[in-house]
Amino acid sequence: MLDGCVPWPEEFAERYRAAGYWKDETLGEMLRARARERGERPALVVGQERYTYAELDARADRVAAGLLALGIGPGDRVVVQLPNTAGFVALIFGLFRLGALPVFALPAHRSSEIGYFCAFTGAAAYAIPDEPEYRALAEEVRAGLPALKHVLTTIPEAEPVELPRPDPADVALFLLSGGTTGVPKLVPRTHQEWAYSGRAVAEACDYDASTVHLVSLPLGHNWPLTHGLLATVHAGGTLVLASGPSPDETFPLVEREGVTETGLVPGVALLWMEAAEWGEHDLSSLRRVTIGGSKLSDELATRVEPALGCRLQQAFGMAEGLCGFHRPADPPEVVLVSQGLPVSPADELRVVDEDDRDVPPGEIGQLLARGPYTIRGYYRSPEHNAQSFTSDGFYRTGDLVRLLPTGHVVFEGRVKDQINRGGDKIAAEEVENHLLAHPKVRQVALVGVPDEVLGERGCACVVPRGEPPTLAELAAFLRERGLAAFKVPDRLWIMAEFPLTPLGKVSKKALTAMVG
Ligand code: J2J
Repeated sequence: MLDGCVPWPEEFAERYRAAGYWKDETLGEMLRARARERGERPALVVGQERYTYAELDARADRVAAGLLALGIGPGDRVVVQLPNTAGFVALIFGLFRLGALPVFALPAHRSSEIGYFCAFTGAAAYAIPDEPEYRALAEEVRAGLPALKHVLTTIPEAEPVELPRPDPADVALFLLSGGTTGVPKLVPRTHQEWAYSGRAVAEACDYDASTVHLVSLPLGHNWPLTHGLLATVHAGGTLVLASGPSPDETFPLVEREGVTETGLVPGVALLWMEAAEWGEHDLSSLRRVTIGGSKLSDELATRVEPALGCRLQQAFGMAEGLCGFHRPADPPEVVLVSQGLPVSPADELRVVDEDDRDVPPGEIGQLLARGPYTIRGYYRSPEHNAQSFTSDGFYRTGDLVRLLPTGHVVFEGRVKDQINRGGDKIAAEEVENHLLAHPKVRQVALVGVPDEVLGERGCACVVPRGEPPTLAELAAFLRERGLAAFKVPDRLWIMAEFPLTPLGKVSKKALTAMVG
C-alpha cells in the first residue's frame, strides 16, 4: 500500500476478500465491465452532452493516454477541483485507469486549502475549470510548489495506449475529511474497498439499470461519488449531473430525464419542497429522495413524502468510510426518526462512553466503526491516527448516536469540534488558527449556533485585543487568507472573557449555550 497509509491487517483483508466484498477489480475495470455488458445504454447526461457506457469508457481510455502524454503517470497525485461536468467523470476514470490518484477538492476551496492539498500530497497536477477566478487561484498556489508541473484547464486526450494495471488493493484516490484539526486530513481509499462501498450502496438502495440518479451537490464529495457515481455505474443506470441544486435547474432536469433518485442535504430538501408547491414541473418520475449529510429534523422528515410525491430515505456517512441508508422495506416509523442502516453486513459498530466502554443498548454514546470500507488511518498522520482510531482499528467518528433494536442509527449530536453547516463540515480549530492571526483578536472560539435551514451556522466568539473587530473585517481577513467561503463565520460575539471548564480550558459547551 502507498507509503504513509495504514493497511488493514492481513487477517481482515483475507476475510473481506473471502466474503467477496473486496474483488480483484480496479475502479477503471468497474466502468469497463459495464461498457462490455451494456455499452449502448445511457451512462451520463450533462446538459446537452450524453454518453453511453461505451462512449464514457472510450473517453476514459483517451484521457488516461492524454495524461500520460503530458508526463502524468502511475502514482502521481492530481488535485481535482471541477464543477459537475462530463469532463470531471472522464478525468477521474482516466486517472483510475492510469493508476494516478485524484485528490478531491471542492469548488468552494481557495488558496489556503488548495495550496495545502497540493503541497501535502506532492501533487503533479491541478485540474480546474477554465475560468479567470480558478486560473488566478492556480497561479497563486503554483508559486512555491515546484512539484506542481501542470495546471489542467482542459481534459487532455490522446490515442489510447496499453497501460500497466493498478493494484486493486492499493490507494486509488484521496477524499477530504470534514476534520476537527487545524489542517484538513486526507482520506486514502483503495480501488477495491471504495468500489465495494458503491456496490453496497447500490444493493442497499435496490439500484438497477432503470435507475436515473441526479447529482446536484458537488460531485467531489464522498456521498455523491459513492451513492451517485459508483452505485449508478455498478447498476448500469444513468447518472445526470446538474451544476447546482437550485429547483430552477434541477426540476426541468428531473422532468426531461425521468430522474428516479437523488440525494439532498436538509436545507436543499426544504427548498425543493417549497418550489414543488408551485407545481410547474412534473416530478412524478422520482421514486425516492435521499436526505443526509446533516441531521434532518423529524418535523421536516414527515413533510417530505407529501411535498415531493415520492419516498423518503435518509442517509448518513463519512469520507472515512462507514455509511448507512434506509432500505426500501423499512417502515415509516423507522425512516422518519433514524438516519439509516449500515450498508454492509460486515460493518462493525460500537457505541461507547468517554472511557471507550460500550453503553447499554439503546443509549447514547460515541459511534466507533470498523469494516470493509472504513479506513484504518489518515494519510501521513501518525499522531492524529493515534487519537482518531482505537488500537484495534475502530475509527472514532466523533458522532453521538444511539442504535435502534433494528440496528438503525440515530444521530444525537457530536463530541468532535466541528460545525456542520448544511452538510459543509467546518473544523473549528482551522478557522480559529486563522482568526488568531488577526491583530484585533486576542482569543477566539468558533461554535455552532442552531439555524432552521442549515441546521447550524458558525459563530466566532472573540475576546478582542483593544478595539473589537467587526464581522465584516474578520470575513474579509479570512477570504484574504484564502479560506473557503463556507468556513467564514456567520456571526460574531464579542466577549470580555471566555467561560472556562473546571480544568481551565475554554468551555465550548458553555459558550454554545450562551450564544445559541
Ligand atoms: C447527521 N449527521 C450526519 C446525517 C453525515 C453519505 C452521507 C453523508 C456523508 C457525509 C457521506 C449525517 N445526520 N444524516 O460521506 O457517504 C455528519 C456526521 C459525519 C460527518 C461526515 C456519505 N450524515 N453526518 O456527510 O465526510 O457528523 O460525509 O461524521 O462530509 O457528517 O461528513 P462527510
